[in-house]
Amino acid sequence: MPAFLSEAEAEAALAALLAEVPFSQPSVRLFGKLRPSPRLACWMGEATYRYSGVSYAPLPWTPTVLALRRRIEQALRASFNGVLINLYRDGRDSMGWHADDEPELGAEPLIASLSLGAARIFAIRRRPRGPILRIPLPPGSLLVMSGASQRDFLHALPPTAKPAAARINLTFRRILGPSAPDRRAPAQGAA
Ligand SMILES: O=C(O)CCC(=O)C(=O)O
Ligand SMILES: [Mn+2]
Repeated sequence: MPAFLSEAEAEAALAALLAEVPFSQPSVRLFGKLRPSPRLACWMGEATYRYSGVSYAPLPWTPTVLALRRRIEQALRASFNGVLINLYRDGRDSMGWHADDEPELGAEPLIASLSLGAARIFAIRRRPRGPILRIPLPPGSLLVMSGASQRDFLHALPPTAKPAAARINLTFRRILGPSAPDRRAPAQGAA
């Protein structure tokens, strides 16, 4: 949905989130080594989340994030209990090829991805190495991944040499409870 939020709403949300969200620079595990990730992030919601070999305790919902969550939940008739918020400070910040396929998301997760700030290219390809589809994500756009998206495809947010202002992306997710059959043992700090 290229214009899920109006231009004015997207601008207001970006300004509010920059003031409200305590971003930090998480570490990512690459070839067994922890390195600072090429972006800032914040995990918010009701459950601990574990990705790239590191556990993140959730911060409580802030007003703007909660309002965005409710609006997306109504539009999609879905419910989310966590959101990964990424801040790409400029065109050098990025995210490499991956799938959001952590076991605690379940087999076919519904993930709603809201973009604010600078338009950047979102890249998708079939696993393991299909042709790359490049989708520009303008501010206010909502991209929904569901069904086999995480099992059969990888996605990335490549860096760009073009000057790019800050961009915030929020991926709303549902972490499954302990009754889920594929639930891992509770995460305890960085592994
Ligand atoms: O920034 C984006 O559009 C994608 C972010 C993403 O893939 C993620 O947070 O898992
Ligand atoms: Mn992702």
